[in-house]
Formats: sequence, C-alpha cells, structure tokens
Amino acid sequence: MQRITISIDDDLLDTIDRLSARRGYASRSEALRDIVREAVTREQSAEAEDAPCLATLTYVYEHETRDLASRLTRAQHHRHDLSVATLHVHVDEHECLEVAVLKGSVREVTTFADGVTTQRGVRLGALQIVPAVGHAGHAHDHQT
Ligand code: NI
Repeated sequence: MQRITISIDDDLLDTIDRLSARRGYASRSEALRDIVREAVTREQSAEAEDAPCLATLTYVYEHETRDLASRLTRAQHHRHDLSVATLHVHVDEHECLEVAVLKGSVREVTTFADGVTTQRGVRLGALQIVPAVGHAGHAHDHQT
C-alpha cells in the first residue's frame, strides 16, 4: 500500500465525509479507495464488454401484472447459462423483490439486465457488475 497526498477543495471533502459517515466507512482513506474502485469498475465495464464478470441484478416487480412473473422466470430459464442463483422475497401482498446472481460477459449480463428491468411492472432495477479478471489476488484492505 502506498501513501499519497492529494489536494481537494472543502466542498468536495465535506461531501466525501458525509458519504463516508452515511455508508459507515472507518476512515476517509477507505471511503476514497471504494469511490476509486467504483470508478475503475465502471471504466473497465465500459471498456471491456467481452470481459467475464459476476453481477447482481436487483429489481422489484408486481407479481400480479399480467404474465410478468412467468415472463421473468422464462427469461432466466432462457439464459440459464448466465443465471447462477435467484433470491426471491415476497415484499407485501403485491410486490416481489428479486436478486439474480449472474455470471457471463459484461455484454451478456448487461443485455439480460436490460431485458428484465425494461419490462412493464418492473421497477428499481439495479445492476452491480463485479469484474472477474484480476480480482483473485486483490486483497481487500480495511486497516487504514
Ligand atoms: Ni413474491
């Protein structure tokens, strides 16, 4: 681990401190490292569409919307090669929350996610991509 000194204006630092407190980071360093990691992940995702990845796709839907539940299930069976696991939560009488764990190329996973989240009756779709390459030897440091 290397130590660097950066200049940052007061407003931006306030924003980082607020974010850090809200997310519960132990220090500014840890908050900044994760912010940079997020940016790097986005960058790599944009660059390397063929790169292998793991991803979680989270979405909320109304199971009573006509055929929606079976269409979503069908979509996952159709791409069973991408689908690792799905967690289903019955939120209330009407809504379900699902978290699908996907494994494939960034392009495949993104296309699948778009196909799910653009369905009528699906809301709050969020895709989190975790690059598979170069991560094996990456130590997640929580010390400073
Ligand atoms: Ni349900």
